[in-house]
Amino acid sequence: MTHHQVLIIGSGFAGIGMAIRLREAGVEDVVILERAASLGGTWQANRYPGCACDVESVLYSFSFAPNPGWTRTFATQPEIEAHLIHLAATHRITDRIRFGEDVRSAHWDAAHARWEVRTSTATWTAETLILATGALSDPMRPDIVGLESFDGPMFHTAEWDPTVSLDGRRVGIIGTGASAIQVIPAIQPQVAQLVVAQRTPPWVMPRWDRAIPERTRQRFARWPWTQQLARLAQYLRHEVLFLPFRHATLRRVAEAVIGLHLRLQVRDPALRARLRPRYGIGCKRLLLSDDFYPAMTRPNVTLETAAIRRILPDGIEMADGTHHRLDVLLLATGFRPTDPPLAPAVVGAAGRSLAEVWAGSPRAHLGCSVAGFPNLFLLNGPNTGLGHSSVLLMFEAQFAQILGVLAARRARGARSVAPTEAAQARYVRWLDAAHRTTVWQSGGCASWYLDRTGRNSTLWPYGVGRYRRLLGRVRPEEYAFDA
Ligand code: N01
Repeated sequence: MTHHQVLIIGSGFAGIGMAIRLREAGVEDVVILERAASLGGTWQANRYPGCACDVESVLYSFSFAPNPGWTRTFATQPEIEAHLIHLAATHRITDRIRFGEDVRSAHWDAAHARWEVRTSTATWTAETLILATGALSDPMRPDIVGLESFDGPMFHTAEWDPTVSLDGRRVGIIGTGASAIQVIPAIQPQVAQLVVAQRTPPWVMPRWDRAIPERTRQRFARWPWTQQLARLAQYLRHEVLFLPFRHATLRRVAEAVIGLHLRLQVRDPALRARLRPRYGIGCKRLLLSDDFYPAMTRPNVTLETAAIRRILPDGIEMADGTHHRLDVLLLATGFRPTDPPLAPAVVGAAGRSLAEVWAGSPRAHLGCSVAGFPNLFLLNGPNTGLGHSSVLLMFEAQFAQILGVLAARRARGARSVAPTEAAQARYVRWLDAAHRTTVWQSGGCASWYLDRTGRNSTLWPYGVGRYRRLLGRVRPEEYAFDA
């Protein structure tokens, strides 16, 4: 059994960033447990063709670790993964990561005021446990009749099999979310036929992705303030983009403007009608693409809007009886963010797990700690997701709050800290009230933002600035020390 001051689970942006911040604050004894064989979290797992970030690189990086070398306005997966590997190496984090450590359980040991964490290979203890396991880490396979009977290669976008060639094959893809609209244009030119099974059409706005010229990169490296200025401009643009999510009139304006993108890129009125969303913009994640609609107009692409009746060994059968023969089936069916996979395994002071306490609707004080779970912190926790900007900005606010709470614990000579029930309940009431007037609640769609109780337990209901201001200060009265 090895003991550490802080254990972090997960080596994506959240875990690496937290480790950097902790070490800068003088907490040296930090270890990251990672189930995969290399770091990067979602950017290590998702390797499908076309995989890229849909937030501009200049904003999708930490303020304390800018990267003047981004080659495109929207970085691709390999470039982001390489950036993270470089970040971990230059901040001496890589040697703090233990790979192949799949966490099976974590129990609060009140007698010793520490967490006991069991992984696939060992038992670890730590004063403080930080979950940086991501909201979108475990792929969701759809519950479709006959799915497992498919005879050919079939895989989820987050588990892409690079050994399967798609050249000249008949390929089916289920889903038209953020992952699908990146895969579709990337593979369309190489496949013989592509059948796209769409259940709900997404809102898609232009991305205007372009290469960043060498001279701009040199300028960013030489005068970092110029990159900070570009970052500030993007930050403000995204804060404006958020406004239609709360205000119905602005939403109608946004729908008219963004609807033009579909009109300009798809000339065939019948196809256009089938691609047009019928719910308020932003209710499901607003997507960005320059090449999804053009790909959908190509002769080798068939858009299927009938429901899927079943999967057969040789293809897919739609509710109207149409049968598409397929060689390969791709599942772009997303994740389960409202059922965090580790929740049943993390057991707090009262002997109950996070899953039991949450009962299908995750709640956390400020999104980063939970009453009854001493010395436990969450990154990218409940209600910290965004539909409009860079989640890394949210992580930075969480790092600040967590470091502040740890400093307050130390200053009091306390062994443990957790938010009080009252503070957490007050915060959650305020969140729920704030959500009532958002498009996610009233936009007329079914989305993974809402959990099975109908609560929005994934998204932050305001602009990023408000969250950063809220978490920028620790209010000790909201926490119980020696909880
Ligand atoms: O998953 P999704 P995703 N039968 O849940 C459909 C992030 N991300 O992997 O809309 C038929 O959005 C489902 O249909 P419907 C980003 O936060 C970021 O694409 O539920 N269809 C939908 O079309 C994103 O939001 C980037 O009716 C079924 C699709 O599958 C999140 O990841 C890139 C079905 C799932 O879409 C998830 O995106 C990629 C069924 N049984 C992803 N079940 C960046 O660029 C599901 N569907 C940063």
